Amino acid sequence: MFLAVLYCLLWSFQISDGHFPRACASSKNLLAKECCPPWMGDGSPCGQLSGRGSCQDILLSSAPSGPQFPFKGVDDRESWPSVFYNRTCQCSGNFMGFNCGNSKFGFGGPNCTEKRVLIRRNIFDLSVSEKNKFFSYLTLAKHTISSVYVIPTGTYGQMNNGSTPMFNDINIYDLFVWMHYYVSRDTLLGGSEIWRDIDFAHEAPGFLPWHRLFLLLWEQEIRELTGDENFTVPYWDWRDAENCDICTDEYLGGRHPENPNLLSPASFFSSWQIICSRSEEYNSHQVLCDGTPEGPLLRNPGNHDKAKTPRLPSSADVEFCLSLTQYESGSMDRTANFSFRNTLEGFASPLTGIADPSQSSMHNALHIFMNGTMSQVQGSANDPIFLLHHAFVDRLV
Ligand SMILES: *[C@@H]1O[C@H](CO)[C@@H](O)[C@H](O)[C@H]1NC(C)=O
Ligand SMILES: *[C@@H]1O[C@H](CO)[C@@H](O)[C@H](O)[C@H]1NC(C)=O
Ligand SMILES: *[C@@H]1O[C@H](CO)[C@@H](O)[C@H](O)[C@H]1NC(C)=O
Ligand SMILES: *[C@@H]1O[C@H](CO)[C@@H](O)[C@H](O)[C@H]1NC(C)=O
Ligand SMILES: *[C@@H]1O[C@H](CO)[C@@H](O)[C@H](O)[C@H]1NC(C)=O
Ligand SMILES: *[C@@H]1O[C@H](CO)[C@@H](O)[C@H](O)[C@H]1NC(C)=O
Ligand SMILES: [Cu+2]
Repeated sequence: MFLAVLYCLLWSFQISDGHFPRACASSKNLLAKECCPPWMGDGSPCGQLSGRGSCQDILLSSAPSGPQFPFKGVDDRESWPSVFYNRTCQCSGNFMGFNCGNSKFGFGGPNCTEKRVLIRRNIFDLSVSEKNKFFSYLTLAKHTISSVYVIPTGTYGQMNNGSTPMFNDINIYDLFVWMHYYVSRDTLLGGSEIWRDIDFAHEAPGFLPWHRLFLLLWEQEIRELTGDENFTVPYWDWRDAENCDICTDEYLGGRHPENPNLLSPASFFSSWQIICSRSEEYNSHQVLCDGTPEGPLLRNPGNHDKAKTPRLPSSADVEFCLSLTQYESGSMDRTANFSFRNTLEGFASPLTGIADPSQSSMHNALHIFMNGTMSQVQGSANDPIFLLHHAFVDRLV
């Protein structure tokens, strides 16, 4: 029902997720503020010779302003990507991507003209081999350095406005963990030494479209990595769950027999290392998360604060959210009443639609319930449950 609204929101976004094409990470590109890499199919910038696109000055809709971000010129993420680049590829037809080398979502084939309808499935409806294939893709992504993207390890200012680039390699799984960190990371307001929780993907209308785009880009990377052109991320239907029924060793990992905060050694993800989980540390050193491993995944489902989140969302809660007719309302933040977005995100009660700062419901309830890596916004995407959770949230929109 809200698809039309979401597509409008998506169109008005530059892809403000903060990952950089390796081909645009040189001081030459940064000083010229140009990111128009060649498409390998014909070697021309933006695939121009094949009519895929061309290098253009970026056109930004008027900069957002409002009580949530009453600043200008303090954060690299404002008017993304204009702090770093003011010329990028503009793609025509069904072409998409930083060099117009991809097709728009829902299209494929050599000329991006073939329609592709792919369906996301309930993880419990996958066969054992389909489910294990999914986990093997996750493992492959975790062990494969992206050849295409790098992450910045400093701000534009710390790179001396582009003359001293600071970028790191990163594996394909962690690239997305980092993107989620970057969009939600804190900001230091110039000169004041005060860190502000400035989040461009949560507590605002962009919550649902940002996470939809995140999942679509993630699926696209996995398809490219594995050659499995039909890959989609499965979802976890948590309605009426009494506990984490995917937290078993056959699925997303059981509990460690000796340490309730860790995953069972027999689970698929027990050896995974997390990144971007220490925001206080980055803030105190005025650095960005640079992708360095920071320890194992933490998860202790059900050990959370029951006063804040007494139960997981029910079918009735979901029906209530879907009965709200306004996508967004009023202040458009965590205090918005009768907002579909704010209620589904979990800052408003799924019984009344009234904002309630003492409760974490719906989408937020799942994060709090996991009582570990999932529970801090900036590092939450480290836990693969994040993908299955957001795939289900996306299904409700
Ligand atoms: C883009 O940035 C470059 C380098 O700072 C500058 O010379 C150029 O005028 C800018 N172009 C536009 C359209 O803002
Ligand atoms: C793709 O487009 C090219 C150039 O227009 C054309 O020669 C080719 O036949 C097309 N291929 C397919 C599979 O449609
Ligand atoms: C970077 O650009 C800003 C704004 O244009 C300017 O104030 C600052 O001095 C520049 N810093 C360096 C190191 O060039
Ligand atoms: C993807 O699905 C299509 C349609 O069902 C099928 O023809 C194709 O072989 C599949 N591709 C792969 C790599 O499985
Ligand atoms: C886990 O829950 C307890 C309350 O039961 C809370 O104090 C703690 O901060 C939570 N840990 C995480 C990582 O969310
Ligand atoms: C939401 O509703 C509550 C209860 O009626 C009210 O106190 C609060 O001011 C409302 N919030 C907004 C942003 O209108
Ligand atoms: Cu998020």
